[in-house]
Amino acid sequence: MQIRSCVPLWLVLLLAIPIADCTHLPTPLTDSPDLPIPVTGLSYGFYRKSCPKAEHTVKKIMKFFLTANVSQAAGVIRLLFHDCFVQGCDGSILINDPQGEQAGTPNQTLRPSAFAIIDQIKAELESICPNTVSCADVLALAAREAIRQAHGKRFEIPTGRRDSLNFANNETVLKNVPAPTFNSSQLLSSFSSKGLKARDLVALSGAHTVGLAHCSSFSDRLSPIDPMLNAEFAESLIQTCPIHSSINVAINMDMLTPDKFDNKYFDNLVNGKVLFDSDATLLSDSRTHPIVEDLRAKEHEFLSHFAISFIKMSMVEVLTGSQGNIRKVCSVLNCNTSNSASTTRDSYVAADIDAPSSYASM
Ligand code: HEM
Ligand SMILES: *[C@@H]1O[C@H](CO)[C@@H](O)[C@H](O)[C@H]1NC(C)=O
Ligand SMILES: *[C@@H]1O[C@H](CO)[C@@H](O)[C@H](O)[C@H]1NC(C)=O
Ligand SMILES: *[C@@H]1O[C@H](CO)[C@@H](O)[C@H](O)[C@H]1NC(C)=O
Ligand SMILES: *[C@@H]1O[C@H](CO)[C@@H](O)[C@H](O)[C@H]1NC(C)=O
Ligand SMILES: CC(=O)N[C@H]1CO[C@H](CO)[C@@H](O)[C@@H]1O
Repeated sequence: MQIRSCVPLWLVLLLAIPIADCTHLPTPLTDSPDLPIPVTGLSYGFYRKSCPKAEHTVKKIMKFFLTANVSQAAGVIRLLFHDCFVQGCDGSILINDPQGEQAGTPNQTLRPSAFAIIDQIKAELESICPNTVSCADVLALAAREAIRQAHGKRFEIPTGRRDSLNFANNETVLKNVPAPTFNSSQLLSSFSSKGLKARDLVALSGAHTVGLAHCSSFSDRLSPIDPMLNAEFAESLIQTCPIHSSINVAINMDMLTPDKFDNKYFDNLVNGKVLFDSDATLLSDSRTHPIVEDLRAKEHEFLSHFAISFIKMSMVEVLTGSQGNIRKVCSVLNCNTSNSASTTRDSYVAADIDAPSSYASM
């Protein structure tokens, strides 16, 4: 393996200790036989030669934002799900266009700050490796980092995705992103249409161990009160989300450990303390119930299964090789970058993030 020249070799040998911030060397891959085999065109460490600092840069910038507020992890994780389920993991969700995927109903609760974080990472990557790292990969890597930095598991993901030249319309979005009112059969068939199985559905639903949900996403369960809801929990939800109120507040999905990527979601599930029909239904279907119990019993089982299912999801209908392109700015198609030279996402300069002008000190 080649040693980069940020420190003289003799010094490395003399000290014989790893020097943390020169480790832009790709980390050794965990060649675990359990990790899914990449689809054709993707590979673990795709940027090892073309942009050796790519993964480190994503990690560094995610760390910057998540140190400021770890709650941001959830927004980024959900973005990947919405990208992958609508015409594949091709970065199409990131395009900021009034006709774009962000305008589709399920996307109206995607966090503006999550888009801003992806744009920031991409801008930094363009400055170190122009035209090299796709937005689709930036998003997948950022979501992987979000999980890890929210105390989830560290795992490698394949890279080499290419960016879409277009985006889907709102009807396609509605057809492809499962609704929180879905029953288990609808969920299984939605996931199956993306090549994902019951185990993937259950493990990936465990992402609802972090993040927020708005009253509008579960108010159908409050009047009449869904018998699957724990009675006390239902009362507290009604307090927070008064029926017929126009106030649409957001609450933590996991009240126990709101920002921690653990398996508490499954405790909440068996205790009637999950927010959506699509969560509760996993308990009542014999195809998913045993998996719920399995992932609830052992946290490390959940984290490993989550990693595998996450990798599978991140490879759904990807563009590779000479398909698509490498977008210059994630929120704008390349054919449009010149006519919108200042591509700052004014509407996305969200109050809850503090965008740095430089990461030099990191
Ligand atoms: C199984 C089908 C799924 C349904 C029906 C569903 C639905 C939802 C809904 C309605 C919200 C709340 C939006 C709001 O009210 O603000 C939400 C939040 C979230 N979902 Fe899912 N989801 C599903 C699967 C997934 C998957 C596969 C992932 C990722 C692996 C995921 C990650 C998240 C995260 C992290 C949040 C919190 C977002 C935030 O705090 O900004 N979900 N989901
Ligand atoms: C972190 O972000 C969440 C959601 O945007 C917000 O409710 C919370 O107040 C923020 N926490 C801090 C410490 O800024
Ligand atoms: C691209 O440019 C066209 C024509 O100027 C405009 O109609 C469209 O909204 C732009 N799309 C994006 C994604 O910027
Ligand atoms: C989709 O967008 C079109 C045009 O903006 C709009 O007329 C239509 O009502 C939208 N459909 C849905 C299902 O939101
Ligand atoms: C799930 O919902 C679909 C569509 O509404 C319905 O046809 C089906 O019977 C439901 N399945 C179950 C098990 O409730
Ligand atoms: C994050 C994002 O783009 N949200 C958009 C969702 O759709 C609504 C209505 O179409 C827009 O106003 C939001 O900006």
